[in-house]
Amino acid sequence: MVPDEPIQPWQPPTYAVDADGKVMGASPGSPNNWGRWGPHDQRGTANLLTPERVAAAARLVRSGRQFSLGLPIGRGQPNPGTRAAPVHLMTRSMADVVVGDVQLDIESSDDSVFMALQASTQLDAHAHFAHDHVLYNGYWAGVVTGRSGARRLGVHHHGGGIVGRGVLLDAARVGATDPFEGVIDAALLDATERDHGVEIGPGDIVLVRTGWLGAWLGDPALRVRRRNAGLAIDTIEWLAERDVAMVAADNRAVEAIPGPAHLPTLPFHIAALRDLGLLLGELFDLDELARDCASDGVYEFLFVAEPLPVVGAAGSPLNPLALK
Ligand code: UVW
Repeated sequence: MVPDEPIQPWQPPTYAVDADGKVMGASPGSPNNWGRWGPHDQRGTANLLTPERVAAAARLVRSGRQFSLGLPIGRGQPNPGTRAAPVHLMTRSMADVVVGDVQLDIESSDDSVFMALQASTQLDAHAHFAHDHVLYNGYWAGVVTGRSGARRLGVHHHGGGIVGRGVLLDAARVGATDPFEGVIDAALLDATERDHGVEIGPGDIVLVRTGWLGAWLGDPALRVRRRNAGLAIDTIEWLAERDVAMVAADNRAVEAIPGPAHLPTLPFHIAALRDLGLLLGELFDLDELARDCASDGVYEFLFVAEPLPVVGAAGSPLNPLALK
């Protein structure tokens, strides 16, 4: 593991920060998991992915069917995120050797990708979102700097992979929600659980299908629309009660955009990443998996995703797999 960088203790007007970058005396919203895995924990609900749960999840693989939940990266793909689309460049091409433009004694190609780490299917690390200057577990927002990146709570803390029991909740199908305007609340998650015959429990990785990504990719005329269906803020309580390890969706922010006018912008992000330490996955492609789950009636599977361990990053591209 990469050693943490030192933090300068700091005294802003309303609270003090200790030598580990922790805010002293600030209280988070509720529910929250601050301190649950120790005062210096940087992994949040990833702590729920115990070896026992990973082994139990591996036993869910029966048919060997596998589903990639990641969007293709580069080469003209439409970019459904809020960030610039990834750019794929060939930095060496074997064609240049073959036609004699480059003198090399090997015929090989090399390439580069330039992309925002959260431009495609992605994991949001805890360093991605603060509120009132405070991050998950009471870390001060000043630990994420332009020069150093995330000195605490970076995505590299999840470089060992996110593996566990995945459960698809196809709320778009059960609730017949509009892919742009739909708000998926706790009651709809309950109904979806019942419909699928599953029970979400501790350490689960919950994948919520909103229908947004399929609709957005499927019709270029709809791509100007800025709203997306997603989770309502009351689902935070629902997810906390069930003690899930991660929640991901086929939309841009997991939550419905826009959120309620009386709350801060992206309130689900604040309550999930900051207060619960709950990992978020965005722009998951769930349509093929959803078709398979509907046809065999099995909504649980082994979920495997490995973020790039970019030291100090606030997020990472993911190519998640569901194995049934
Ligand atoms: C949005 O872009 C709306 O969310 P995030 O910053 O988590 O990608």
